[in-house]
Amino acid sequence: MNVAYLSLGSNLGDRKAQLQEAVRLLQANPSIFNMRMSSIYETAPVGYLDQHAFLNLVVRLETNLSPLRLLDACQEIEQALHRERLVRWGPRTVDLDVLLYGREQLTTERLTIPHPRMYERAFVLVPLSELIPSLVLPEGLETQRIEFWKTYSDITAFLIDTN
Ligand code: GSY
Repeated sequence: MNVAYLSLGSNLGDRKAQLQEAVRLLQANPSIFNMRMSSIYETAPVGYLDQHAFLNLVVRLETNLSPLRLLDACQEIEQALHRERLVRWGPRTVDLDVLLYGREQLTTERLTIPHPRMYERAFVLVPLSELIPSLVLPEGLETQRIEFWKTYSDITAFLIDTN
């Protein structure tokens, strides 16, 4: 079994409901087990700045899917949630990125692991550090606006207890 981390974000429509549905669909995948999630954070947009704030979280999961099949599963969820991306780096109903997959280092046309931009993004690293407490955050992240949106206790309802 492999441990993988995904980053989820939404900044269009009912952001929380979309994240909740994405988490539900991940959990419904018969090849994904023992999922845990970070708190949700409200984060200022990075990249294309003229768009609404995001809600972001990170999940840790165990899976027997290969990295590319895990990417397929993420993209199917994006499609199911009618992801529209009219502008590159622009608003989206839901976005799922594979951050880490065990200790794997992979570069293909579709997928690079570790995610090539994760180390410069507070909206990835801060939630990730909840799930990997030994993670040392680089300096300078405090300049990116990121704050708790809801406490963990409010969102545990996201996770159906499958264990
Ligand atoms: O790569 C993920 C999509 N995305 C985000 C995001 O999820 N959160 C924030 N705060 N900014 C972002 N810019 C992009 S692109």
